[in-house]
Amino acid sequence: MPFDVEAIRSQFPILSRPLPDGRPLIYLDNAATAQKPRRVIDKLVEVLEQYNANVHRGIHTLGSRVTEELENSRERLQRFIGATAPEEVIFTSGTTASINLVAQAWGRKFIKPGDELLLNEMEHHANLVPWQQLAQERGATLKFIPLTADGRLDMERLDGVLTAKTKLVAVTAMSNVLGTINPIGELAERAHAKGAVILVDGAQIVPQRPIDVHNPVIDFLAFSGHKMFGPTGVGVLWGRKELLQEMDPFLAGGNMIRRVWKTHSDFGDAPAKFEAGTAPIAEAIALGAAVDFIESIGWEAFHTHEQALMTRAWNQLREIPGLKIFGPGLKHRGAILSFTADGMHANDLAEILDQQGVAVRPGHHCTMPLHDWLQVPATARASFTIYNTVGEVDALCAAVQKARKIFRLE
Ligand code: 7TS
Repeated sequence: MPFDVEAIRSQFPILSRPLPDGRPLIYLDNAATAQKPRRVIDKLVEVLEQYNANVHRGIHTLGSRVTEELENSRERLQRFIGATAPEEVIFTSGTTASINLVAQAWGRKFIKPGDELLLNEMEHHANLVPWQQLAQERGATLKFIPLTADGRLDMERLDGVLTAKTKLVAVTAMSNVLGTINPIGELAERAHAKGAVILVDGAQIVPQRPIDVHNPVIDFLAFSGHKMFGPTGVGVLWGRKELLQEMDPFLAGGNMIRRVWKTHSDFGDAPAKFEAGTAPIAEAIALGAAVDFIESIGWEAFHTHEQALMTRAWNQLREIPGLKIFGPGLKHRGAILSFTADGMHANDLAEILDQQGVAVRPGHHCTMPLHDWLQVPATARASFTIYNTVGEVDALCAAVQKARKIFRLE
């Protein structure tokens, strides 16, 4: 059956709501957060209206139902990422919390003075600042994989920075600015050959490409619910069972213990050990519905549609004088395009696009070191997903042309 974008769009209530000034919404800020399909919204409402209760605490009817739903969602996420067991799937508040959890619970225990942590300049601050703090505290050193001129990891220079001292490689599977898709398989293999652990920031890749945590074999995967059509306030840390077992808890309190005495405690096993306090219950359950949404479409449709949108945007934007697209060619990237236009600040450009109903994000996108490397203070970023249309791509390009006219650049 041919792909029907209108059928997809009709599942997203927000997409048929005009903006306050009556213009249709052209939402191209999907890398910041994705819109939510009806089934995710309905699931949130279902939980709150029909069986809201705390999980894992009561044996009353609602408590049992909500616990069952939460654990079902965990199992769906487990299958979605190819994990071996649901216990390896920890609900967090998002990618940032997942990475901080690893830095605190794994890093503080296992990183010693003189150890090296291997990063790179395209990382989101969420996969950079926690490691800076850990390195400062533990006396470890940060190393950076050099980038190629077109914004990919320079794998030919990896041996210069990946050494016997490297204990962790923390890398995004897809850049939130350049769109670069990184060679996680090769990185994981080479990291493991040196005895290092690899953490993959999956925030951007998870809504774009299928993930299997055993192919290639990685150690930690962090991602956010809200970028994969799920609610805000919930995300996942997946970790290999052996690693999770060795780690001490990060947050302490209710739910994560086996037995508490007055002066000390025994902790439970993962995932409870890392889920202290009340979980974002309705959100975590609705994240299972987001997985269902993605699976109902299938990855092939995602891929084909996004490639078609990207090719069209790429070809049109590249024709615009003074417009510069950052990052590698289409072969090496997902559906993100960041650009600058000569004579206009990215903020002004985004504002003029917004006046035409086109939502893009300007700024440094929480990647200041990357913008230092690009030698621009800010970029404008358009990011596409399954519900965007060819017409919206054309509207983006026409809006950029109009901005140039307003700035008298043509
Ligand atoms: N890692 C990457 C690669 C990201 O793109 C983001 C969010 C995060 C981590 C943090 O995710 P959070 O859900 O914990 O906030 N990126 C963006 C963005 O590009 N624009 O807004 C948020």
